Amino acid sequence: ANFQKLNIPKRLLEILYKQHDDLYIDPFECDKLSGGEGLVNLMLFFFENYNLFDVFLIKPKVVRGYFEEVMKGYLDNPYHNKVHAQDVAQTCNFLLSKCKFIEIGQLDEQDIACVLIAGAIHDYGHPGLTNAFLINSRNDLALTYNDQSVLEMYHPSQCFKIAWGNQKVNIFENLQFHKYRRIRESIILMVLSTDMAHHASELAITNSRIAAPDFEPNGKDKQRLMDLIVHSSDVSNPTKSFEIYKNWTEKVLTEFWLQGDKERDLGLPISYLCNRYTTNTAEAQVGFIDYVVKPTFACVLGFLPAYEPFFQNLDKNKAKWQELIEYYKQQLASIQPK
Ligand code: 8BR
Ligand code: ZN
Ligand code: ZN
Repeated sequence: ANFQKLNIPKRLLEILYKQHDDLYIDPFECDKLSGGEGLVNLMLFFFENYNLFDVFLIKPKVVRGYFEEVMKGYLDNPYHNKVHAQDVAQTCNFLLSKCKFIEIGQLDEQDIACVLIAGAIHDYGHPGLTNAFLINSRNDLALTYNDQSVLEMYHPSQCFKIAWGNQKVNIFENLQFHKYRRIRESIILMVLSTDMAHHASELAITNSRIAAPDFEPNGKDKQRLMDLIVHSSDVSNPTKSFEIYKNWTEKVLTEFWLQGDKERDLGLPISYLCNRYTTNTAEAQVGFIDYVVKPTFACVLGFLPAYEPFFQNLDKNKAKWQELIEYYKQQLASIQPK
């Protein structure tokens, strides 16, 4: 591989050489070291690393142009921004390579490309408001997508339009018809799987598939496992170092509380976790770990044994939040509801 020709800022490239498959790479640092272009440079690194320029029969210039456009479409939300996208793409790569999903699922270069692209685009154009808010406020996106996985339909739709709307950045242009159809389908399925509304039902099916005698991680069950890689990466904050995890938590709750303020003003029901006067940050995270993240990564562990050492982080981080519950209770008591 020749990473030099990609024009990745030198200090970021040094980090990516050493840490591109590391769970503890700091996405905020990567973004800073590349002048706010972390997502673009990370994707260029992956394209070279996995030989994806040859799979797509395109030049680095087109890939750079495409992900520049994708990156620009991420709004400056507290949480759902380009650094979250970069974080999810990078965590997908960690599960693919360090946890050996590439080998277990016998992923070819095309599958790898689909997972990493899905991670990069999965929250494109996110307005910092949830599906429930968009539906309740009769937002145009909810009307367009008939209240069904509104955002998860919107993100990939826009990202395919970026490619086909400008030949200069169309990474799909040189793919054969059938190859393009398969890549498109796979990416869309992965992004749709990040809708939390499908979390419980899909996880139950995936668990039963993994336990089934005819389970085929490299055959008919592969797409389902690829979906799980992207969905689990999306909720992977609690598996990281507590410092980085806490940072993300403050961001996600800041975004939720801004939505809650809007709901209050509009007279809409205030969504779960969105009331800044009643939501205990630490308690919410204990619940998130127990009911969402642990079951998700227990499923991941079911087919990626190499994930085991990282699974321990969930209990360590949960214990830290438990110690903080009282502190957050006092914080809540000290702020006056309007
Ligand atoms: P999205 O990134 O697609 O929105 O999915 C992640 C969802 O998990 C968030 O929208 C939120 O509902 C929930 N969540 C909670 Br609760 N705590 C979180 C945290 N610390 N980090 C990420 N997501 C969190
Ligand atoms: Zn999302
Ligand atoms: Zn996300």
